Amino acid sequence: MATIQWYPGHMAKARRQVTEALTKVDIIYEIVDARVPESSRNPLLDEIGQGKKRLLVLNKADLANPAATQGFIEYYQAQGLPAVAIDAQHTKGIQRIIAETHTVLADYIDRQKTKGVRNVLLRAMCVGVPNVGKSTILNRLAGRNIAQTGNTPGVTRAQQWIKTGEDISLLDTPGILWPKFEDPLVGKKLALTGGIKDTLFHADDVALFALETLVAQVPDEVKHLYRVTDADLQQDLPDLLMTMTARLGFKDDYDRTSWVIINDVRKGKLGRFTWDAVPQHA
Ligand SMILES: Nc1nc2c(ncn2[C@@H]2O[C@H](COP(=O)(O)OP(=O)(O)O)[C@@H](O)[C@H]2O)c(=O)[nH]1
Ligand SMILES: [Mg+2]
Repeated sequence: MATIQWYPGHMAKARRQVTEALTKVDIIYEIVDARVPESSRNPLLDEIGQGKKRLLVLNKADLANPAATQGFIEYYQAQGLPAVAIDAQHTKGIQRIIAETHTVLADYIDRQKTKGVRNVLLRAMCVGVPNVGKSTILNRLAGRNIAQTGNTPGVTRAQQWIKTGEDISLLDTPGILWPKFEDPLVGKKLALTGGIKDTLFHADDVALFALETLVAQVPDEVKHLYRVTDADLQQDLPDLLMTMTARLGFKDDYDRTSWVIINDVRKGKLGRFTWDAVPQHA
């Protein structure tokens, strides 16, 4: 993973770049990670994207809990924010983005047609924090590899419009915003899902956070993967981590066990989890 460390200078620059790019588009695709839809949003977009049409894209839905994903979609739609869930990696749901774009921009399309524009072109760009799948989505929409996956934020070059097979043109460079780091819990969720540079957190903190949910929800998978018993699962989490470490033959290297757990979770080996709770809504 190649996410950068964010300093105030980077943030100011990213803000300028995204704000500038937004003036050129009709719709913003706000990309989030479906496993952490709230934690992977940057509230700045509400400010700099004000007055722009927006489609929230919950990507990596293949790794998230389907019921939670559905709950989030309904929650956002109840707030008047159109939202779709997709799995860009396996090219699932890309058509949903295209269909929603037409729904969201229906008035604009009508106005253009009234003005006599024959082939209305819809301009869009992807915006989001690192690693949510912006480049993958761009590539899928373009139908070819335009953007490098993995990340190099802040690289400035001339932006170009990419024609998709549809009536949508995309900016070839996604807008990159920084993740929220202030709340330690959000930090752990982003770390667990790969949204924060691996050297910026303690693996054991993140693994213990994950274990709490895993032990409660998928005890059998935990027992099987990490060679522990029902009795072991009664231990405090830090003790359980030590027991797992011994059973896996890692002596007292609990950091190594922590990384095994984090990587297993990232790969979806223990199942599909959503780490943000669906907000209560009417
Ligand atoms: N499982 C899964 N992985 C995805 C999905 N979309 C992207 N990825 C992976 O997530 C990582 C980050 O994707 P990338 O497009 O580079 O994210 P960006 O930083 O937002 O541009 C890459 O390893 C992608 O292969 C998805 O829908 N499902
Ligand atoms: Mg990218």
